[in-house]
Amino acid sequence: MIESNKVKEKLKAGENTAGAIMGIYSPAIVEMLGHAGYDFIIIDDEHGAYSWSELEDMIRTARLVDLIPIVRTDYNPSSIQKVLDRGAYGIQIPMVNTKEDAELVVQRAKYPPAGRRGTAFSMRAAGYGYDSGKSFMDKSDDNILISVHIETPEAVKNFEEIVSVPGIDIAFIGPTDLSVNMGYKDGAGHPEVQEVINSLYTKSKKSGIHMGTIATSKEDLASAFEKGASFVSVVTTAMLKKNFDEVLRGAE
Ligand code: 3PY
Ligand code: MG
Repeated sequence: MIESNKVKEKLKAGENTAGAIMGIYSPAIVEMLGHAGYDFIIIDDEHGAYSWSELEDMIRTARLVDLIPIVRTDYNPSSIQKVLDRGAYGIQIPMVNTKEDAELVVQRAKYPPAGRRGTAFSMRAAGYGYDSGKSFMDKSDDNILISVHIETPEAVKNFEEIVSVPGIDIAFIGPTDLSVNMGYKDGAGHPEVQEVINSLYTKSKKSGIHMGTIATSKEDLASAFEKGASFVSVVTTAMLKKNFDEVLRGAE
């Protein structure tokens, strides 16, 4: 059953939101993130390893601890539909490079007449039939959050057109793919990459789109908010790795 989406509400009210992205199946870590007070989780099915029922369990657990579950998935119409039917409150789609790509994503996430999402009420999102018909479909269309990755030079070029597509809530900068696609394989710290990223924040202020990105430290998180991102996701494995390393080195 889709209820209100506190991330969409906070963004609308001009507040920042913080979440965590993870590609490892662990309902326990999802619970910890909820107890810690994060707003959302991005369940990463682009690079992560989940079966459909594991994905549904991650979504189910997120709701138990008041986290908004968003799934990073691909363009495939059945992927977007299956993710939303599992009860995800949002989708995040990698490599959205053109206005047409963005339009396709919105089409696949919304019910007719706005979009072309297939209809069924027998699945988890509609409470297996306990929440159905127009009321369910309207709630779903209103509350599903749509985030698209800006992570290629082509997407940077088409940024304004992509974010002008009705239904796109967030333009999410993927610094890793962006730097690799710009020819820099050793991280996003290169000044040219940083310049492009900064230009996106500047452009976003004119269009009014909410910006998202990743962070791997508290300094990163603060800096992303300061630059103008309002939907920032820490990287769960990077946080674990950092702490594993620090504790071991600290004991040497
Ligand atoms: C990237 O940095 O490419 C990402 O997709 C971050 O999630
Ligand atoms: Mg990426």
